[in-house]
Amino acid sequence: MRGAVATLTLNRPKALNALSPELMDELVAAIARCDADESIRVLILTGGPKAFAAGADIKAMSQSTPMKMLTSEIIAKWDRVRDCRKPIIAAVSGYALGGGCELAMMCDIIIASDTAKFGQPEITIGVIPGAGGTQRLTRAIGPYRAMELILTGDMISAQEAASYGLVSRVYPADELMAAAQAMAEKIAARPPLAVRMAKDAVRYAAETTVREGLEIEKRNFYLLFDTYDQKEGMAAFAEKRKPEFRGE
Ligand code: CO8
Repeated sequence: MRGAVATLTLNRPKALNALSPELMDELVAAIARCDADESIRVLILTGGPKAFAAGADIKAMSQSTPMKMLTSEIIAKWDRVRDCRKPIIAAVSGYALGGGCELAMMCDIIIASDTAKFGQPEITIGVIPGAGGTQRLTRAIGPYRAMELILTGDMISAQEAASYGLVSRVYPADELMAAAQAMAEKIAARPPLAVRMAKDAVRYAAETTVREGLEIEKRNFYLLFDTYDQKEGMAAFAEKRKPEFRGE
């Protein structure tokens, strides 16, 4: 942790950070701890130089059955990443494939190094994306590009992912983490309740109808007028000084 920013690093390099049930349990627990820790405002999720994550662990999954997967809530557990109220920046180097790409898409901002490769290769092993790939990728890059990636199983480069709108910025590999930290610190300096309401409202845009999303946005906008930071932010603007936010 540096400043109000916590960095979580997937660290199973021998298996290219394949997301085994154990690794996902640890990750989900770590995110929940960060979410509950008042001193943390923004999370960075990253992997190693060769892989952010090369997917769900194929070896762990290969002998599974529908009922085993249903009762163990194997994928439902992944959804808890999305439940984090604080922003998560995915900082991706190397492979972000299958569940790895889906995990990045559960985060709020995706930045990448120029070594990153994104893809949904599940079709090549006889299945389809199962942790949001068909839905989030489609909303992120459009149905035709998503269909091509999901049906061919091909990978795209960081630059292509950026031109599609999946990745917001691309950096040289050795600059990625500094860039992630700088972005996280910038967000961490913003009024946290407004950050939370903004994340909540933007999330609705991807997950519901425009009409419902507009209702959430209005509600969150109104609610922020009950905070100290709104009064401080607007007063500081009028007085031409820097605001001192308190997170209340
Ligand atoms: N699962 C398990 N082990 C993996 C995975 C994986 N997804 N990816 C790589 N590994 C292992 C390899 O088996 C190998 O182990 P070992 O040294 O013991 O043989 C080690 O990591 C290094 O991998 P490679 O030797 O293959 O490295 P290369 O540089 O030659 O190739 C690739 C890199 C192209 C990334 C290649 O490893 C690959 O194609 N990996 C699989 C990619 C893939 O198909 N991902 C999708 C998986 S399915 C999925 O994610 C579905 C998600 C649905 C929701 C979750 C449900 C639980």
